[in-house]
Amino acid sequence: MQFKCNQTLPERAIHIALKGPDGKCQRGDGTGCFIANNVATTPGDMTERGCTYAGCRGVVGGPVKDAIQLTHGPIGCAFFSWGYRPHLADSDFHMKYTFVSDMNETNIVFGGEKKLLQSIIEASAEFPDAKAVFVYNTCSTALIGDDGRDVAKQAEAIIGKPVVFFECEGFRGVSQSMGHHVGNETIFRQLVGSIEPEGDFSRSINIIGDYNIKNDIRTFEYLFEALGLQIIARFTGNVSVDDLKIMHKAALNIVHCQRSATYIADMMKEKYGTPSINVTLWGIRNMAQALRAAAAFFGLETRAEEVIAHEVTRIQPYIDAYRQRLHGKRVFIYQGGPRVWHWIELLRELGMETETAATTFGHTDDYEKIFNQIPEGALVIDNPNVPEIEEILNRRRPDLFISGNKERYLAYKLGVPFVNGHTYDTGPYAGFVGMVNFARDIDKALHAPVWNILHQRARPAPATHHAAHGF
Ligand code: CFN
Repeated sequence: MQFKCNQTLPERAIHIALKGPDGKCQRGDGTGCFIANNVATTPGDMTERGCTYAGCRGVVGGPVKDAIQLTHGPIGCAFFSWGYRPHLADSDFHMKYTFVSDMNETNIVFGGEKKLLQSIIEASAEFPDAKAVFVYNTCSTALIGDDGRDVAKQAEAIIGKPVVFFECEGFRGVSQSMGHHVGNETIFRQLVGSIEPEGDFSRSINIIGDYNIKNDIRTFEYLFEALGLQIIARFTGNVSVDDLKIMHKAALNIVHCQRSATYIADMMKEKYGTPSINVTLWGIRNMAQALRAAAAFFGLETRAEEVIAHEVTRIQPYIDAYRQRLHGKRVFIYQGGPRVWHWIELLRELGMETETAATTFGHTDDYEKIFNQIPEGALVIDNPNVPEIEEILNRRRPDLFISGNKERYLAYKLGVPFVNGHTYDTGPYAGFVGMVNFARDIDKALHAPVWNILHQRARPAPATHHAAHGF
């Protein structure tokens, strides 16, 4: 069988797949092979992907709360990476300020190393409380061959604090995913293990791959603490430079986002022998499972059951009420990567089924986890562009679209209820209590009075669920 979006390039067929009746993957070009992913975007395809700099500056490095976040490049690279992602902390220095070497045409011709050195010295003098300077390379400064690593070394000797240089020039790799990798490796190499603190760390953990989007940590950190565990570092939501330096002391790494941060857990395993467990901190079953797995490692199983029972009792009445209102709804989830598979179970707990799934930069392991969980007949699409998303919304008519702000108004224009899964409409959405917020936002989106008005107007009746599988 061949199926594809009509409004797209023929090369895109290998990025589209259905879960066939036998549970196997059927690809859009009819070969039956697995969905193509993590490869260069087809020329001519207006991708929504970000660049390597975005993944490094925006996702991994940017949340570090007491580092000067300095872009070595043109001002636009700094401006457009500033403040779009609510990776909050208990202070707001990292959200409030962004720094840039402000490369202009003359600097591009004659080189920007001096200007970079000057920028680091100036920024550090202006903000003496900052604990480090994070310098992010961009396309322009990489192309002209500025030696940022060397400048960082010189600057470090002058200012007397770490200057961490990220080789995250935008053109490396095929998406922001490469930027995550660069961010992990650089922080590991330059900061982790640079202090050897005294103390008992036998019951300590790091939370790896949470970025404290809209205060997600408030929904789960107290649960790990209730088990009696001490959190040393978060990678990288609400984290300080000093926390990163001692994160190698943790007895266990708890890895939540398994796309952007597994790298550092693996490097810690190799160098320090730190064990790690993969968890999902969204949804009732997953959150309980995460606590059980952490507790099992430390022999705290009984305590874990008490904590879980207490929390679930608290939220269950709300979940039951929302479930009645959300039951049977068909969802299209499009996120950067792992959130898609993290949420399939959560949506089922609310009575909903994921019938279309897409990621911007997911890898094979993400798609495998998606395929294992979605029902037969579900559609999966890698790195979709706007015409494809529009076609999916029109032809498959999901009851709900969970996506990001880039797609919000497209969804509204096409009359599809929308929830923002990247930066959250309200949030936080993680943990047990966050799930109630998520359910409330979904309920609000689905039952907004505006749909009654729209549905009364002449609009082509949505095709039935099965007939809508036109792909
Ligand atoms: S917070 Fe994370 S959970 S870090 Fe990553 S892969 Fe992005 S910013 Mo948007 S919401 Fe998204 Fe994931 Fe990990 Fe966020 S699915 S695209 S790069 N992501």
